[in-house]
Amino acid sequence: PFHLNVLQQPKFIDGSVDTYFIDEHPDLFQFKGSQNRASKLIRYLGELDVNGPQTPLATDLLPKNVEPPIPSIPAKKPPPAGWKDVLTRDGPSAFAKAIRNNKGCLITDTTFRDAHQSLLATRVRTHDLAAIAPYVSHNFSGLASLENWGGATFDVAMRFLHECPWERLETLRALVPNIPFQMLLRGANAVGYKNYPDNVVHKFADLAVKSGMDIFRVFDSLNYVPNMVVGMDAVGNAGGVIEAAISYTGDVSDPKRTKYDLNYYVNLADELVKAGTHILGIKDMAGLLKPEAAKLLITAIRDRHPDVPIHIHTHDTSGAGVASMLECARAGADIVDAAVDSMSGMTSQPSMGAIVASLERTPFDTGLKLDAISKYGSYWETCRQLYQPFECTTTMRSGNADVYQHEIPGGQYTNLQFQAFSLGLGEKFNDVKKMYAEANEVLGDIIKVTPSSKIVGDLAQFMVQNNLTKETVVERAEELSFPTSVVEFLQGQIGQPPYGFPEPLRTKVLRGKPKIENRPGEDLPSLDFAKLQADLEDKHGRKLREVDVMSSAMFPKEFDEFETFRQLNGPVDKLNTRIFLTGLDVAETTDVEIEKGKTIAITLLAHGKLNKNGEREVFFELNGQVRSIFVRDVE
Ligand code: 3PY
Ligand code: ZN
Repeated sequence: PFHLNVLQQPKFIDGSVDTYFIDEHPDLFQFKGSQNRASKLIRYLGELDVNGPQTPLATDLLPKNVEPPIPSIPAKKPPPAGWKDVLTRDGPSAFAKAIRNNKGCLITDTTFRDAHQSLLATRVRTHDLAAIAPYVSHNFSGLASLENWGGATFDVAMRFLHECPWERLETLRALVPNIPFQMLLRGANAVGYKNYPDNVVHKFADLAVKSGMDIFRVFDSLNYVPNMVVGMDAVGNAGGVIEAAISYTGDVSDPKRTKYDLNYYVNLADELVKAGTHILGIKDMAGLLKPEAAKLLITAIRDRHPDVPIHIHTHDTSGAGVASMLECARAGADIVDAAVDSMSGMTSQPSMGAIVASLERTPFDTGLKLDAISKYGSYWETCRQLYQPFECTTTMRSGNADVYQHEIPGGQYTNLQFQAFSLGLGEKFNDVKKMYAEANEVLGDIIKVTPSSKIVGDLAQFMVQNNLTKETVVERAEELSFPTSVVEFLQGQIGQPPYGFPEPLRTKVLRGKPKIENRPGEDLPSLDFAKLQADLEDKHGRKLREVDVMSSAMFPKEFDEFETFRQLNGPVDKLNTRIFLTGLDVAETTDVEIEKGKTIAITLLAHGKLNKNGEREVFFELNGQVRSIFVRDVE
């Protein structure tokens, strides 16, 4: 700012002042990248100081002032070889074979993705993942995979954390060379909430593999195979490991529930194996797979496909997650998902320590060490306190077997509960859950996971607001104005449900609107990436990477806002989490490593009174030098 003011001075411009100082110090005009970034961070911290959090906090709780303990790793020693080495050396098919031939039960660690998506509103930042990543690499080389990307992490990173999802993947890859990375890919929806043109899904998978991703759990929210195949082919062409995942709903241990019975799942498994999946995933997104059902389901699929590795994903919503995963292991599953103990339970995955301990010295031993799990868990126990503003335990205190009735997926459950409580409907949450079950019936008892779960949730809310029951909503369907998501679902915009659409509801709601009977993405025109790149570079005034263009292809508005925010505020992802969320206290100093080996120290000194322009001057010390900025007070 100093240089610019000088340059704009009329006397400087007309040469009527002596400018020898400037003439003799050309370095004044070499704007260093790091200076620039430091100034931007000061801007961000000033904004935080004057106007409060720059990302919405979900509860009244503030981040605790804690330092998560990072356990030491051996200096200058590479991490032990792991499954990633097998994959790199032998390729996806041989990797799958080796997983299948492995004695014992392998674990996928979901702590870096689904655990915090379910418990902490997906808010865990790269900063805190990267800090513990080397420890994971050194002590968990036996993991089948580390789930660390995809699902909601992609858009939440940009929207709420102001960080680039691709940089997260690249950063973690550099720190964890030995464990396969796993992501959640929503089939033809990639990491979004709607169908994208096929060329977008293909390029997405390609860039993900190039950025370090290995195993793609591919699902479709209606188990609509044509949508899944788009994702599977994209992953296969990109050189990734295809894990086509059947989304599990209902209860195969209940003979009265005939819609989603063993037959349904075995047929689906057949189709996915035929379509070329390397690994067969079972995705129990709501935690409905009871131990007995797990035994029946895995046994049936195992018998039918003795050579295909089976990988189980579940949520511990009812509290039966550990028991179910033990049954899966005994029935022939090769991999089960778990989250480290302090990030497990309730709507997250079941506890890694509990599963590992339960399988020790059995034929299904996981090979993981409880001592290492304990240290890893301590890190997260403390780290979690930084994310208190997003903590689902402000409203949820325990597991709840109600889930077998309402079937709300883990990630959505905490969201709906937050919503109910924030509307003062805390005690009404039971009604919301009941209505969710009814809305599901109205829509024909569909599979519920992103985005179909949102559609059911929207209808449930609509029914509560309009005092409708599952009977009256159908009776009055012709005159009601339904949520857009419900109308689009009935049109066929996210795909075809396994048992078709509910009638007469569909006809009554659509009132002549067009129906899509094939795969919705089939008719979407290809995206012109070169044109998009040129337009975006024009708009944002800098050269963009292919991955940036892909972020925009997925989430145009969110990318624009993220890019604008970052150009203004700099690398806020480098701030520690408490400072990022709630800023510095007066007289507090934070050290920020803005790039490897380059650390700056920022201290908040004071802030001034409101001036006549509606601004406050905020004083900082940057590496020992006083700097001040004016921040508009928007309150
Ligand atoms: C997601 O799609 O983000 C999910 O986690 C679904 O279970
Ligand atoms: Zn999940």
